[in-house]
Amino acid sequence: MVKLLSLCFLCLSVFAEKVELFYLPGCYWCREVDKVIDEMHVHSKIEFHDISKDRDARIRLVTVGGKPQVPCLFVDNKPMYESREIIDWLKTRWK
Ligand SMILES: N[C@@H](CCC(=O)N[C@@H](CS)C(=O)NCC(=O)O)C(=O)O
Repeated sequence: MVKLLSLCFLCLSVFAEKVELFYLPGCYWCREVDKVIDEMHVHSKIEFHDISKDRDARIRLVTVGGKPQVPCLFVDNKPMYESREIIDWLKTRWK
C-alpha cells in the first residue's frame, strides 16, 4: 500500500511539472531548441515566453535566473540556460 501511494505521488509530481521556455524570436540557439521541440511534438507541454514582447517574463528570467540569456528552460521555476543542456533534458524527459 505504501509503495502504491509512493508511486502515485511520483506520477503526480511528474505530471504536475511546469515547463517554460524563455526565448527570443531571432535567436539562433532558441531555434535549435525549437527544432527539437517540433521534432518531438511537445509544444503543448511547454509554456513559451517571448522576452522581446513580454516585459514581465524578461524581469522574471533575470530575477530567477540571474541573467537575460536565452534560451532558458524553467522546470518548476528552476532555470536551465544552455541550449545543449535544454535539448538533452527534453530528450531524456519526454522520449
Ligand atoms: N551557450 C548559449 C548561448 C546562448 C546565447 O548566446 N543567447 C543569446 C541570444 S542568441 C543571448 O541571450 N544573449 C544575451 C545574453 O547572453 O545576455 C546556449 O547554447 O544556449
